[in-house]
Amino acid sequence: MKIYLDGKLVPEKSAKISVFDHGLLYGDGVFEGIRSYNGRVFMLKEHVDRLFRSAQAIALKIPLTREQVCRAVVRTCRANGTLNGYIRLVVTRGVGTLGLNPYLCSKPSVIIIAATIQLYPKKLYQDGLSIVTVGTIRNHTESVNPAIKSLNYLNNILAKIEAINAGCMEAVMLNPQGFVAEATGDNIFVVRGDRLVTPPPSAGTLEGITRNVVMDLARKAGLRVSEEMLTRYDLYTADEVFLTGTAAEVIGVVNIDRRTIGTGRPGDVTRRLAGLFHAFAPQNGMPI
Ligand code: PXG
Repeated sequence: MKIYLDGKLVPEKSAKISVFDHGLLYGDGVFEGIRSYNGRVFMLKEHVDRLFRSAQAIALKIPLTREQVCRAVVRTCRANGTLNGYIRLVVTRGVGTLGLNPYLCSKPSVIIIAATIQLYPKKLYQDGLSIVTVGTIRNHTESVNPAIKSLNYLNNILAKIEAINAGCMEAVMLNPQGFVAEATGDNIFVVRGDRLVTPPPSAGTLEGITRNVVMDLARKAGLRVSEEMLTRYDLYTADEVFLTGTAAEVIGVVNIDRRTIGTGRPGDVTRRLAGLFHAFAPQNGMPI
């Protein structure tokens, strides 16, 4: 595998960064996870725009333009034949001193890995996921704002550990006010009749690219879509619940905190939206 590292495609074995990189020392940096389908990089512009917003929010200057980042992603996919794969785009603060000061880091590093992805088992898409709400709350919006896709995912990792220890693969995180925020790496939706509801970004939710695509597809399919604060009550009493994300795509949730949701099977709306997503994704994206 060839890795893009600061402008060069280098063999995997020599793709190394310094132990003084603040990405490693402090989780100081930003990233994106992107899919390619059918020889196209899905929603590349939207991912790169979000990367730049994340970087801007942490006062990190990406040493490339948006167009150059897009071209670098496509070039890395081409070099690796990543026609249906998973791309990790990372910008670290770069090499600095042993101290927090980011202004002492002279040059951010840009890393692009074009690989494949480990999906949830197929059976889970048919049968639905069981998830739990956990004690670890989503970051306060005046802490590391959840809109920032930063390299510091420890909060989400703590939530994931709680979920796994409870025998589940995913966790629902609440925000400091007790409203539903999102899962550790996915957005959450509830279905009530012909209405789709998902928390707004102000709830402490990453504005997921998959989330936005699914909201558009749902509106076009005649469903009503809104962003509202949700409580656990809204999850427990929903007709359907599903998660969206680059890795998971669209996956039904059939059990939350050991309570059955809806019929206990992924519902009609969830399955319809998953179908629309799978038809849309391979047709849309930047050609490799
Ligand atoms: N919330 C959080 C906290 C995320 O990290 C999403 C929602 C969904 O956003 P997108 O834009 O992907 O629809 C994410 C994205 C992984 C993995 O390996 C996780 C994400 C993306 C890619 C891979 O678990 N999280």
